[in-house]
Amino acid sequence: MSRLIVVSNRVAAPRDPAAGSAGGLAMALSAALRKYDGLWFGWSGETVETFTPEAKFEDRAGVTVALVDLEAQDVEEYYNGYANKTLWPLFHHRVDLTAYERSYGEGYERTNARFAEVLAPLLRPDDLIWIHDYHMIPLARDLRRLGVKNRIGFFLHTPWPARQLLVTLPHHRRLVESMFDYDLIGFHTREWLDLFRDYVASEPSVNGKLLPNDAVEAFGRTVQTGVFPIGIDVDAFLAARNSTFGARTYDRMAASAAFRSMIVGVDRLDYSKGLEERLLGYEQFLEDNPDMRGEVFLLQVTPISRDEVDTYQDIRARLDALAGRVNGEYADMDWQPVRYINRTYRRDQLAGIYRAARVGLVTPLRDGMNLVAKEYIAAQNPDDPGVLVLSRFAGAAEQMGEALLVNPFSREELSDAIKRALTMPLSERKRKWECLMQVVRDTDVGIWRDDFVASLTAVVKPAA
Ligand code: ADQ
Repeated sequence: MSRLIVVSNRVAAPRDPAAGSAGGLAMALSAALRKYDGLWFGWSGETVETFTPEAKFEDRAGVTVALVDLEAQDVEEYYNGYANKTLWPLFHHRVDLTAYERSYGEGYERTNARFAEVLAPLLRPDDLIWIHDYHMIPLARDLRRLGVKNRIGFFLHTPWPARQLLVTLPHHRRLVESMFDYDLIGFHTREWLDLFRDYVASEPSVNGKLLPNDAVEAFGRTVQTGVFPIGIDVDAFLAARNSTFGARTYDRMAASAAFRSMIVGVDRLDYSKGLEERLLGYEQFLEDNPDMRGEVFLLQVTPISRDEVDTYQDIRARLDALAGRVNGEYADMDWQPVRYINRTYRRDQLAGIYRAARVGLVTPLRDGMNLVAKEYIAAQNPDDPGVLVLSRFAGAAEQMGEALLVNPFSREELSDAIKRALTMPLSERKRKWECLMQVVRDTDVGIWRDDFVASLTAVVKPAA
């Protein structure tokens, strides 16, 4: 049987899977690596004075991980720079926040070439290689240059941007050309895949061709593409929900929400998640519905992320101010409309929190998929489920059309959706929840992983 080699910027294989802190993706890929006797390769998170092309190996609960140290300049230009200040905002439609620095692009190319230099000698001829996310788009090209002939798949966890935005990136053609060294490219949704195909077929400097069955041809090569919607580990999440700790958190939240309806938001602190717009929508709701003041509260759980990037410090300051403003304006001596918390919780605690919430607010301005939407649904009590309010711009909206879909840029729409969710009759809530829970089951992370691996194995490679 072929080995599976997973490659991602940070290696998420948990040291202690029983600790309950690892997400579904980390658990699903770790399980696959145990099954296929594979390897998880990526950056160690450490910096060294001088790069040496060697990996450090570790065993993490039966998963072999291979870690590479980078130089500080690599981290600054490749990770903080090109990945987080250039590609992330651009892929989330924020050209206003995109940094177009030449040194970032150069650092990105250099660091990917370094990853290839360390990875190539570790490979065996029949290994399947699965590269994840926007940090490592050119890695297949760099591996091919070193003579690697293996099947290589790529999965993008973010949206793919519209062509009109992608062309603002200097060397966009070079970036896309490097993708034609993969055998398979996967996206979360048909929408992201169609945007990729539109670029390939309509960008004059590429002049590619769309072939049957989602294959695309350009730069003298053909690549297979596909839609692979990611999900959560449903059984693990239900077990976390039903665990003693999950149940205890639910009781604690339910007691704290007694006589009041809780609305919950759980998101990394990121401008793509639409947090400011969400707070403005909630403020509008309080303005529009004086009778509901004192009856509801919003619990917004938002761990700080990427704090070394200025844009993230700015949005953090704006959110602090906004949460303070809404509380200052509407709170009463025994009621606070917003509980804004910058910390992480264990998965079983999160499950308890979701279950106690009447409304789940998942309103990103743009998001590859969004797993919180699926976690919120999985956590609900089937006899009395809460209502999911979901941005139409999250990839999840392509499958979860039974949620209350909203335009997160409109505070009036958000206000109306919150009201509708809070007042929805039980029969409608149950019907919607049943449909949505079926979607959550159908897109279990194990199905996503196995589909991708099977599709990569099935790609017909042109004769060498
Ligand atoms: P993210 O942008 O991180 O992922 P998301 O899919 O919502 O977004 O996943 C976030 C995860 O972090 C969820 O499992 C959530 O429970 C967890 N989390 C968030 N806040 C937390 C907190 N306070 N405490 C504990 N856990 C918390 C990227 C893409 C998404 C895509 C995923 C997977 O941006 O669009 O869905 O990858 O492909």
